[in-house]
Amino acid sequence: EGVGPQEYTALKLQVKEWSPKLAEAIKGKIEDDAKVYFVPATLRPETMYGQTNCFVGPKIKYGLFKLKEKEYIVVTKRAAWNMAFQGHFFDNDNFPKTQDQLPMVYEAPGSDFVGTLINAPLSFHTEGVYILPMESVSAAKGTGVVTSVPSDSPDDYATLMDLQKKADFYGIKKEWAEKEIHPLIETPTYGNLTAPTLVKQLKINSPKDVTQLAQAKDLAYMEGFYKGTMLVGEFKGESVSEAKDKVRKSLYDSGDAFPFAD
Ligand code: A2H
Repeated sequence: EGVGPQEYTALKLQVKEWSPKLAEAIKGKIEDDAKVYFVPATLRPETMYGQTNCFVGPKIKYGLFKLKEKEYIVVTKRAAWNMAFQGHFFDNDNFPKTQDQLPMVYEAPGSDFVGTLINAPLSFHTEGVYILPMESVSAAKGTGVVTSVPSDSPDDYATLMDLQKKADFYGIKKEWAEKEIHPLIETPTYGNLTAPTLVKQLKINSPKDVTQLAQAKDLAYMEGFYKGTMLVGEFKGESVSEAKDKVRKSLYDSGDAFPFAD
């Protein structure tokens, strides 16, 4: 972390139904039959079976950027600019010279997108999952969009539990944060629900327990990568270290993801 460019898997989560605020705001700004994708950056493609929701920073600004004919993505301007340099938007003739030349058709804070229903590739929740707020999302990292896998990410689990407890305070419907959490990966030390186990063991009570969460994140990542075995998916029974690249490739091949460096 922090040294050199980070190689992420950028996943395409297609919008199924906009939050009322967005539905109103983008009327006439994009084609009626356009596809729009939220694009989270992940280091753990092998966990995508367990997506229960997707996080945005409520105060971070996101743009709707035109990727190609009738296709748009929702990311931070900083991420769109990075993607332009990685060849995701333009031919050389109309390459943007400044961030202001990016093909952005709409911009709003993350809070406006909360409640939007999206399709998460590979997820057990084929009915779709919701965009939810997460205060700790960094605008200066990845795409500013974080897909949530509470079974294996302590940050995601702690935030999701907080959203369930204080749904009214966060202005969300409780059921948006109540998708079932399925076991994905078996580890010798933490069983088949690594993140919930660690959150309990380290007595993490809220997303504000940042020191313990950083520790839980390291433990979960190391244990999962070096000792985890897949319990689900196409590579069930294989080690996580083997399955990771295979799941990533399969997502690239199906067009559900693309590589993104930051
Ligand atoms: B990971 P690195 Cl299951 N702000 O994906 C905060 N967190 C962000 C982010 C941002 N702007 N962009 C990406 N991330 C998260 C899955 C996952 C992740 C699991 C377990 C651990 C884990 C599901 N969430 O990350 O600091 C994304 O969450 C722990 C390292 O750029 C991404 O991978 O190295 C990871 O942090 C990227 O972290």
